[in-house]
Parts: sequence; structure tokens; C-alpha cells
Amino acid sequence: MKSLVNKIVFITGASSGIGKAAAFMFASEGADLILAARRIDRLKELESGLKNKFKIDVLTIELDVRKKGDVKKAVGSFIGKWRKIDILLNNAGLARGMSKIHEGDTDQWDEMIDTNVKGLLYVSREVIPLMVEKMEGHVINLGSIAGHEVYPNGNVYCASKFAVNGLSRAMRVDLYDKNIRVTTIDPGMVETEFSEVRFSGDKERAKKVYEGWKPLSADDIAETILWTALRPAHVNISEVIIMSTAQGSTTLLNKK
Ligand code: NDP
Ligand code: 8X3
Repeated sequence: MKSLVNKIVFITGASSGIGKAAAFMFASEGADLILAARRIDRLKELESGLKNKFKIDVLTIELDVRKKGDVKKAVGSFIGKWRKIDILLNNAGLARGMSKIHEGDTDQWDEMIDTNVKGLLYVSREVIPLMVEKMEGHVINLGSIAGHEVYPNGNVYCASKFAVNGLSRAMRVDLYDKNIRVTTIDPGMVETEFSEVRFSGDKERAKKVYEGWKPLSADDIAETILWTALRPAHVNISEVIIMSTAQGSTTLLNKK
């Protein structure tokens, strides 16, 4: 098992859900953290909580992964040990809306593709060269079962996660000779702020998604992420598909 003490883990989308839970998991293993998201107030609160509880170093940055120049500037500003990123968790992502392909909102399409695909690429483009330099690293991408199986009205979100799946494979074939591991974590439904964001703040509609069955929690996914990071250095977990026991496919839920 690898030790994460003094390792640097960079987490995008750390202000909520899976990213925040992963921050706690990595901190509990002694890793130092770079936490990025747009809601800096939340990150600052998280930073002080993690520092107090785990006595680790934390660097928080306000970052919109869609902004290529800002991503470049942010990673370029890391100095000293913060440049030696060991693990990149490409987690920032979102769904917006659910509608038939011929009725979709093209601004929502842009937002999903810009965040889930282009944002992931911008961050990876700046961070992976630092890993190549030291010939060591681990990139963990948040995909989804939506990247394996489309569902009605999920069109562009699903396509963005199919892209993450493809990019994870592409990263693996481009980086295997640089001693860099690439993992994609592909969950089914996880109860986070995901549905609230998808339905533009409609809490009632979001709550209904998780009613009558037991979805995955952010901690379930964070534990799995951590497990992939703790494998011995020669072991690369390429892909993890993980669903609630009550979920049979993207569309099958055992609701009571
Ligand atoms: P949350 O909405 O709880 O968290 C999403 C995180 O992404 C937030 O921290 C948010 O931070 C960040 N984010 C969104 N847009 C941007 C942006 N432009 N720049 C920087 N950060 C951004 O959802 P989850 O934790 O569930 O989602 C995390 C990942 O897991 C996503 O990639 C999602 O697609 C994936 N996933 C989720 C599943 C689920 O059912 N919940 C299932 C499968 C995959 P902020 O708004 O502060 O910028
Ligand atoms: C999130 C899971 O099924 O809502 O990726 O698309 S789903």
C-alpha cells in the first residue's frame, strides 16, 4: 500500500459532494491538498476544518475550470512543493437540465461541455507536464455510468461523460511510459448537490430523485477514489463502475 503522507493531491470541484468528501479522505491519509472551485468561501471553510483536524497543508484557489487562461495562471502560480502534484482528481463537473435532443437549451449544452470536457482538459494540460517532469503521478477522472450507457433526455451530459471515458483511455495510452497512472471512477447516482444543480436550484425536484431508495453517498465514492490511490505503485486501477445496489442501470431503480 502506498503512503500519502507528504503527497500533494489537487482536487477540482472540492467545494461540494464527491470532491469535498475526497478532500477529507485524502487528508485522513496525511496528504497535503490543493482545493479548487468557484465558491471560494466554501473552500476557505473547508481549508480551516481540514488543517485543524488533520494538521496538513492546504492551498485553496478560486478557479473556474472553463477559463483556460485562469487555469494556466493558477497552476503556473504554484511554487515549491505545490508544483510536485502526485494526484490530480479531475472531479469538477455538472449536469444541466434534462430534455429531448431537439428541445435542448444550447447554453446548457455549452456549460456541460465546457466544464466536463474542456475544463478537465485545461486542468490536465497544465498539471500532467509536472507529473511527466518527475516521471510519476496519478490522474483520477470522474466519469459516470452515463459515460457507458445513454438514457432518455440525458443526451449531452451523457456525451460529455462518454468523452471523459475516451479521454481517460487516451491519457492511459499516452502516459503509460511516463509512470503515470490513469483511473476513471464511474458512479451511478450519488446523492450530492448534483441534482439541485441539474434542476437549477429546484430542491423539491432534486430531492425526489433520491426518494424511496438508497443512493450512493459522496463518501462511498471518495473511499473508492482513495482505494485506487493507495494501490501499490505498479498497480493501475483503470476503471471503476460503481452503483447503488438498488440501481440496475441508468434507468432502473428499485424504488419502494
Ligand atoms: P456537486 O454539485 O455536489 O459538486 C460539483 C463540484 O464541481 C462543485 O464543487 C462545484 O464547485 C464544481 N464545479 C462545477 N463547475 C465548475 C467550474 N466551472 N469550475 C470549477 N469547479 C466547478 O456534484 P458531485 O459531487 O456529484 O459531482 C462531482 C463529479 O461527479 C461531477 O463530475 C459529476 O458529473 C460526477 N458524477 C456525479 C454523480 C452523481 O450522481 N452525483 C454520478 C456520476 C458522476 P463550484 O460550484 O463551487 O465551482
Ligand atoms: C450522474 C449519474 O445517472 O444522473 O452522472 O447521469 S446520472
